[in-house]
Amino acid sequence: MTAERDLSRRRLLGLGAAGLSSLTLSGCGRLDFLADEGAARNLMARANGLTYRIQRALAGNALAPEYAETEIRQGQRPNGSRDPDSPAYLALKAKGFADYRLVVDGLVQRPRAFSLAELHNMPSRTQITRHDCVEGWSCIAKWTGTPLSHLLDQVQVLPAARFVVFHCFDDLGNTRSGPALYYESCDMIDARHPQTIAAYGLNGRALPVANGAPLRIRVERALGYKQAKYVHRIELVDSFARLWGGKGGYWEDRGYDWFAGI
Ligand SMILES: Nc1nc2c(c(=O)[nH]1)N[C@H]1C(S)=C(S)[C@@H](COP(=O)(O)O)O[C@H]1N2
Ligand SMILES: [Mo]
Repeated sequence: MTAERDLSRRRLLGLGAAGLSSLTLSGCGRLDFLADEGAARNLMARANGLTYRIQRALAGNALAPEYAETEIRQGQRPNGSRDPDSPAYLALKAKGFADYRLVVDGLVQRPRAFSLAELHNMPSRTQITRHDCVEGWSCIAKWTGTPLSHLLDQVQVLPAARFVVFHCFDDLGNTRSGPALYYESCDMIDARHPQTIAAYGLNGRALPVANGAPLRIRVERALGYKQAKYVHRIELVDSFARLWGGKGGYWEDRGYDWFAGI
């Protein structure tokens, strides 16, 4: 039954995405030039809206597959930013992230800032999942962290909130184009999904810098670029309009699908 449902879902997605395949981007390198390609972006935006509605209708609240310890074959391959050099990040790293705070604010009743020790003392979840990067590689790894739903309960989300935005430390801009801080986002369904965690542990150890220390998001039903690393602020919003390119993520602003479901 599940396999059958999965197959028809993939078929539908295949149809929805067919027009896109020739535009599919190769990966996680820096493709700043794409920001100018208005026509391609509009085409993708229309197809993305369709994909989102189909996926939300068919995927419901299903869990991403989880794996056994024996299926962890290698360390999580670092990709994208691996060693952020922003002054704020370097200062925190120099002190072993003792002064790190995760800010949770925006459309919430009670904005909060959590230390790593506080996060460690909250309920935790550990899951072994597969990370799929659009560059065409996958890694199975064990992630430990605080369920995002728990963090949201601490701040009391206001009814107007529609999306959760993850703000990161790393700047992928250059001096000519100005700053371009990595950011990502998800809807409230993924935010409240049981496998969505703010992860501080990887394969039984503290999350390494290369994989997003001290805190990164795992939103397990989505592609690699949705898994924001180096997160310092979680903001509840009702729209992306105010943020950078307005498309809800660093790669989305450069043409990638926002939902990015797998
Ligand atoms: N802050 C930040 N998060 C990021 C990225 C990045 O460059 N910066 N790259 C993304 C991409 S494309 C992938 S595949 C994964 C890689 O995570 P990993 O380094 O733990 O494998 O992180 C995602 N999250
Ligand atoms: Mo990726």
